[in-house]
Amino acid sequence: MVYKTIELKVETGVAKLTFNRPESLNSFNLEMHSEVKGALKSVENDKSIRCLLITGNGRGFCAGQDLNDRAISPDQNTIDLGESIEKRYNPLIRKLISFEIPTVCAVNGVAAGAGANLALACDIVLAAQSASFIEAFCKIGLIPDSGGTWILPRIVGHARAMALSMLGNKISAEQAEQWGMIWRCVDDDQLQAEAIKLAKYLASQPTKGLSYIKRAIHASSSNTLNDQLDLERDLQRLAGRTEDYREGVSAFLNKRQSNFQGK
Ligand code: T3D
Repeated sequence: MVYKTIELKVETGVAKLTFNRPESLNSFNLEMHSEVKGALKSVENDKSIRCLLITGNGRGFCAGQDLNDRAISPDQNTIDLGESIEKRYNPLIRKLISFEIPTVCAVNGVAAGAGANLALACDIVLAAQSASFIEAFCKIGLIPDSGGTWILPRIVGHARAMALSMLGNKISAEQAEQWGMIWRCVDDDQLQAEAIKLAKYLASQPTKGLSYIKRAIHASSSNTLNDQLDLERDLQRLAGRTEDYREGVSAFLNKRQSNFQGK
């Protein structure tokens, strides 16, 4: 498949999806939405892929919606942004959160608006030292979408979520790491190598077990402890039936390296 706005490469169990509209800091237009959707579907359908890595070309990671497509002349009615969210951004975030294989985001530069929240919807986020995060929505009269108002209070707390969203300040990758917004900030020239190393590692691990971990952790924010204990029981039951569980126990008992197949 030839893409115009993204790149998709598959190698040793890892699919690397790279946003490729660097002239507009990889902001989303309709074509990019459609290509990302298609790429995610093809990754889901390829059972040899056991980790998804998302990054961007150029000096930005993603600046959210392409605002060139939002210029409104005085004689036009306003654009229905709710429809855009319903049809494109929400399905994308839902897809990433429920993706059955681990997702790694390598934030190579500025991540703004929906671009910032898309990064935060990935399981493990690395960012280059020079990268930054901006909840830029308030600067144009909007509210953080793409899960921003849900994830931010949970990962950085109420006070920081409120100020980040209402002030639209730029947060450095280092600050994001200190606040627990992301997993790790790495040197610029190490970002891609570190991200690939991490993605390859995850791709060699018990894929189903990792997907159950992800499901349980996401469910925890709305579950009671009782509900969560029940969910852990149910998911552990499933995990205990995987071939990878048998392999893990056998490798441990025989003091050898495990060889997980993601089954
Ligand atoms: O509309 C809906 O469907 C609802 C959903 C909305 C989701 C959203 O994401 S809304 C939020 C949209 N995004 C923004 O408001 C961010 C806009 N961009 C910026 O604030 C700044 O560009 C950055 C803080 C991200 C980076 O600043 P800086 O100084 O490093 O770069 P720059 O010079 O502003 O941008 C470089 C180029 O990218 C520039 O083009 P030029 O002048 O070189 O031809 C700039 O216009 C372009 N660019 C950056 N962001 C966008 C963009 N072009 C179109 N859309 C963008 N979002």
